Amino acid sequence: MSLLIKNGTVVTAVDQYVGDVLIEGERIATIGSSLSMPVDRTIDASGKLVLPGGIDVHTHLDMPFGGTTSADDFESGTIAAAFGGTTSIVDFAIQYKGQTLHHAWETWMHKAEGKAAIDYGFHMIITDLTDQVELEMDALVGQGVTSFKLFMAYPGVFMLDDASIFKALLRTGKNGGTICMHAENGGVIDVLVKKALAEGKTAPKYHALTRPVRAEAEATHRAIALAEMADVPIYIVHLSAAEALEMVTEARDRGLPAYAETCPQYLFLSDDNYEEPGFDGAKYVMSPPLRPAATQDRLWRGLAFNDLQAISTDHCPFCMKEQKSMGHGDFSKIPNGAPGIETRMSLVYDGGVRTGRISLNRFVELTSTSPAKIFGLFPRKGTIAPGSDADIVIFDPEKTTTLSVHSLHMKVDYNPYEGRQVTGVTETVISRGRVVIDNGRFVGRAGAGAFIKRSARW
Ligand code: DUC
Ligand code: ZN
Ligand code: ZN
Ligand code: ZN
Repeated sequence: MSLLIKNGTVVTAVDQYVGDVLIEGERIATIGSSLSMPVDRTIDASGKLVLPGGIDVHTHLDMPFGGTTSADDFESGTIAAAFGGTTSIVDFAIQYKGQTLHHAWETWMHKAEGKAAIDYGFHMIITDLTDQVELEMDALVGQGVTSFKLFMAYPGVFMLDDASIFKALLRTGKNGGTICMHAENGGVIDVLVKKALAEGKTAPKYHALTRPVRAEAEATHRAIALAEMADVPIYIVHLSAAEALEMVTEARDRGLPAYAETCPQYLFLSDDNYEEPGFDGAKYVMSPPLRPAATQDRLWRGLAFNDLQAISTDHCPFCMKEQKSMGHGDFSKIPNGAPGIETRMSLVYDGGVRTGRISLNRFVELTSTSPAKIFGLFPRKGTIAPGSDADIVIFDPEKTTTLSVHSLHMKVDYNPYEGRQVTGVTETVISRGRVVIDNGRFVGRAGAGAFIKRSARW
């Protein structure tokens, strides 16, 4: 199968030019101008942007959590991702206490096999760090699972103590893996949650009020300090608070390899959303929670100045009707998470590029190139270059759409951005040389996505 994309504006993290892209099989073969050769299909991309496929390095598909399971599985979730211009995800496989990492990896490989419509990799969540598990970390890195997520929150379920965190960090110094950190002080949060409930404060907004910004800032600082002592890089996931960003900025200014991602919900929503009537605040119950609106400008500046290196989604959808409703009368029982895998590219283009907060190149860097580099996917993915996988998005920068649960494809009964107009829409998506979204229609296949073996830092 060969495909020629003609006359589009090709954008990478460093370039922008009008040109033609020739795809042969699964790879980009040539880039040039006025290319003409016999091909199976030609796509005219005049007036459109030709972007490297989006890479979302933080998703939770088919994940048991909070007494239920996230509403999108690997089929519905990856199809929704493709609609939104994302061609690779890195999801999270969970090691439960007493289990081996190998068992967790197998379990999540089975969840994805035959279902994923785009390529996928896994970070391994470690909840029980034994000597045996440390050896398994080395083995997993060799098998292409080169990053590990640790939690400083959720005591009793996911949380690791500082000694275990430090050991895991040291291990990645030997095996070339990367530690991703959920940085919130779980002990403090647990005390605040119990206190609030004892005082009869049960509404969704208390989820946010019991997870203060300082709990995130303290854990972010501690995570970076532990990584500094272990002399390894660290990646902070879903950074939401300006106070946590300050910790990352301070570390980077000292030359430390501290990296962080933020997510669209922290750029476009705020703690005002918890004041929505009735139980609607539950739509926004996620961890970390939404922050004061003034945070948004600080995060955009962090993105522009490279104190934040990636925008991922933390897509973790739960339906209001059967799932979020479990927390009626007790906010701590509302499953944490919100949908976002499909809306990332349009939101960030509209709210970032069109407003001048970030350049078009920086948009590509934050949504594709930089996560690809940090997580061992580059240069196979994350750019448009000869030899790279043909993961390409043809994006209409002038088309406007209204985000709504009625037109989006995530399997969840609400959308946090309901009614928001965005300009900049994914039109056609190519995943390893196959057209999967054709002018806004899904033409791919569940199961066509492949496990991506990622590289270690060396
Ligand atoms: N936060 C969420 O909101 N959902 C899943 C896990 C997490 O850390
Ligand atoms: Zn198996
Ligand atoms: Zn997390
Ligand atoms: Zn998450």
